[in-house]
Amino acid sequence: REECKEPCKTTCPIPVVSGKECEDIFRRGGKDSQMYFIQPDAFLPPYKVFCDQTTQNGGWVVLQNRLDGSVDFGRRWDEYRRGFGNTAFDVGKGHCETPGEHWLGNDRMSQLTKMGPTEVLIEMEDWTGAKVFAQYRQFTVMAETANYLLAVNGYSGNAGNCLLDGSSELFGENRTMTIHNSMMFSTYDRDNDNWIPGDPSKQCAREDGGGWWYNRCHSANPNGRYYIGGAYTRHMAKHGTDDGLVWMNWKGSWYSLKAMSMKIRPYISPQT
Ligand SMILES: [Ca+2]
Repeated sequence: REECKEPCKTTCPIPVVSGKECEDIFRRGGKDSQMYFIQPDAFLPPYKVFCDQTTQNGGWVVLQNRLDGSVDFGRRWDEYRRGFGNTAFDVGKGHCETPGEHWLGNDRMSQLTKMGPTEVLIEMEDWTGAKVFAQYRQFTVMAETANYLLAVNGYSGNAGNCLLDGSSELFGENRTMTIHNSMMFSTYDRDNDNWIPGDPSKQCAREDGGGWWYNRCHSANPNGRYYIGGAYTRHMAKHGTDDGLVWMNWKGSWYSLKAMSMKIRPYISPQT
């Protein structure tokens, strides 16, 4: 796995079945979770994504995946725009069925979420193997001209509603400044956060390790620094801040999760 340097060339075969996104692929018979080509826009070339065709009846495009700390997420605006990391690996089964650590890219996320109503599933796992999730039945990433502003709504799950409500440990302004909904995307070289705008020394993305929809600064930090084992301290953190893979409403600020992923699919409202 360590030998797969960027640009990572995966040699395993990709199924012939393709589609606009993973739900479309599922309908066309692509029912195994693995890497596929999708072409959401007929005027743009197809590209590789990992489709989760198993969880909740499948149809998910993986946007983000963390599982072992093998990929650095402390990256520039341009890298978050076009995506980075390893979409998938072949671990001996002859196809790319094991997702790697990656970020799909903000332009692609924006393009996919503007095709129609989109839901997002955020799954996470701690170092004992316990798993929880947060799901939002509305998820939109605006265009780069709007700095990839995030809009989510309609929470369900058992991880806690960090993106809309902020940290449940905090109150008043301390809580509202950890809400991620309606925030623009920030990276260490592009500060769009709410922490003293205009002051280049106050950058959430630099302190907290990755690009994200930082406010001032976060209750969720899926693109943060990877810590082995879970509990970490401000002495271990590069800037003394909670820069791990954090989902405060499940494990608090000083526990870094073992695995996190974000997946989207078209939202179809339940038949009534
Ligand atoms: Ca700032």
